Parts: sequence; C-alpha cells; structure tokens
Amino acid sequence: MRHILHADFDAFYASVEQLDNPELRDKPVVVGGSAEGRGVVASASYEAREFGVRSAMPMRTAQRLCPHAIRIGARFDRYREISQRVMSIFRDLTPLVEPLSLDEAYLDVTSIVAENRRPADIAASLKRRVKHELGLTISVGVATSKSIAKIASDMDKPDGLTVVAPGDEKAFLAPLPIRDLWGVGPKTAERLSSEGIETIGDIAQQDEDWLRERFGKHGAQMQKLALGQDNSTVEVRRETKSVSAETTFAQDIGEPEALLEVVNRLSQRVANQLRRKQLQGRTVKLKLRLSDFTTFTRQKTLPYAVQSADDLSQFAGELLRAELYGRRRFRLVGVGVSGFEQSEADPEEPRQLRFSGFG
Ligand code: TTP
Ligand code: MG
Repeated sequence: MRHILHADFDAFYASVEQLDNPELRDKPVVVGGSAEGRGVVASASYEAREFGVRSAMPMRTAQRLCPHAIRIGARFDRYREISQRVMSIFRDLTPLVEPLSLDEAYLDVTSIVAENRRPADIAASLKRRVKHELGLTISVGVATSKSIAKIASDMDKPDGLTVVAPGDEKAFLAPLPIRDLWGVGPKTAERLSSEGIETIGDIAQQDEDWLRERFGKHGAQMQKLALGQDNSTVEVRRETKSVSAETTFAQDIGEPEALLEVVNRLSQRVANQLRRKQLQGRTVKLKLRLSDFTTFTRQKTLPYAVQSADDLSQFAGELLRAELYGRRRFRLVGVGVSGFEQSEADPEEPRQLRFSGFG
C-alpha cells in the first residue's frame, strides 16, 4: 500500500502578496491583469472569495463583486522563488516529490510511514514547517493514492488537513460530484449527468459494460478511480532539458513549401509545450532524415530566448532552407528547443485547466 500526500498552497499568488505587504493581510486581494486591459483573476485571497471572486474570472467581474478588492499585478519571479523553497522542504521529507505546478505537488511518504510514523502526523508536521519557514499555509490531502489525495487536499481549504484512511476510499468518494473525479472534464460530466449519473458513487455502482459501451476504455478507467483504485505512482520529474516534436512521412517529401509547412506545424506544437511548461530557449534545433535514412541535426543558438511558434518556425525554417539542395528528399523532420530560461506566463491569459479530462 502507498501513502501519498498532495500539498497545495492556499490562494498562492494572493497569499504571497499578503506575506510581502502586511498592509494587504486580512484584506480582499486579487492578483491578475487590470480590468481595463481585460485581465483575469489568477488568484483571489480568501477574503475576496467571500464576495464570490474566483480564479479565471474577468477582473471586471471581480471588481463588480468586490469593489474594494485590491488588485496586484503578478510577480512570477517571486512566486517561482517561493515555489522552489517549498519544493525543497518537500524534498527534505522524501525524494519522491512530483510537482504539478508552482504551488502543488504529490509526495510519496510510504517509506516514512513504514518507520512507524502516522501519515496524518507527517502531513501536520510538513504544514507546520512550511508555515514556520515560509510564512504561508498549505492544504494537504493524505490518502493511499494520488487521485484521492488531490481531492482531499481541496476539501478543507484554507489551511486544511484531510486524511482518507486506508479502506475508506470508496466511501469518501461516493457522495462527491463526478466533476471531482480525476480526468472527468465538463463534457464527460454533462454526458454522465444526462444519463442520471451525478456522483462518483453512481459511477462506482454502474455496470462496467454499460460504461464501456458509452465511454470506451475511459469508462472502465473512471469506474476504477471511482472505486478508489488508482495505482499511479509519484513521478519524480527530471528537469526538462529540451522540448521537441517530429514527424515521419508516409512518403518522402522534397518540395520546399510542403517541408516548410511541416516545420510550421511542428513549431506550433513545440511552442504550445513551451508555453505550458513556461519555458523559452535560445537554441533552436532542426532534425532531418533523408530518404536513405541518414539522420542529422542542425542548430542555431540565438542571442535571446524564444518561445513563440513564429520565432521557432522562422529559425527552424532558415535551418531547413540551407539543407534544400540537389534532389534531397526527406523521411522525417523534427523541431526542437533547448538552452532554457524560464519565461513569464501571460498574466492576461487564463491558465489551461490542469486536467483536460476524458471529455
Ligand atoms: P490554485 O492552487 O488553483 O489556486 P490558489 O492557490 O490561488 O487557491 P487555492 O487556495 O484554491 O489553492 O493555483 C495556484 C496558482 O496558480 C494561483 O495562485 C495563481 C495561478 N493560477 C492562474 O494563474 N490562473 C488560474 O486560472 C488558476 C486556477 C491559478
Ligand atoms: Mg493553491
């Protein structure tokens, strides 16, 4: 059996602002772009939430709901610094830490529990240490799996500690709305709801074949999760060193326009990944395979870091043009970026949902 913690800062960006500026404490604070600039709320302090203000809401709406809210522009460098500090506190406890974003991570504490420490005590002492060293509160969920620990950490926010004891998983999940289940997006939730399935317990009770017919293998997977069966392991992530995308053609291609079109498409994919990981890189790489399977790469290091699809396709396109001579035909084209510097997320843009879901 595993013992997993999911830890998540309370009102992360807003709490950091309140920490750094004591005048903001106990006040409604929203972090995000300005209403005039069509900004959205990235984070709202719990004081602001009492007025109905929520993440991803237009700032204009937030100001209507809570006119005396204090708006602060995001300071990503500072949030990143705090994030690194909290992750290193987590890693002090166990090397098995899987960060999900700047403010949350899974921790596998199974080996510590084996030393006769109770999971709830481990979580409580972790919360104390974070509070003591960083001055911020985290909420922690404790369970035998990642998906349940994640739901649990959200149950008692802020400053929460929710323990789902071994054996209680199914009962804990049963009354919760299906949307809380890992991987159930809005579309799947709607379809389930139209079939009269509203709670996770409803999914657990459904006939497996019935779910499989309607939702394919995801149906079976949803049911497993609903029954509290989740064997996914905490993945200790290596630092991303490069991001790339490549494609192999059904038939070799020699036409410059067609190849450049492929480079554009791959650049778009790489750019999306970079944006999600908040990375930008100075080295753009093009990978090519000729019809005789000779494979080689060409790269260019820029004086500044790039992230956008336009920049990537421009530089990868230049590298490609230099290779288009003779009657060369290509089997494979790849575009990659390395030499990372972290980029700032666009504060005007609502973040993508973390779990895009099955739906
Ligand atoms: P969350 O943990 O989802 O939110 P939170 O920490 O502000 O509040 P909670 O107490 O409910 O955990 O996200 C962490 C940070 O990520 C958040 O402080 C700001 C950023 N973020 C965005 O930029 N846009 C978003 O839509 C969301 C949800 C978060
Ligand atoms: Mg949070």
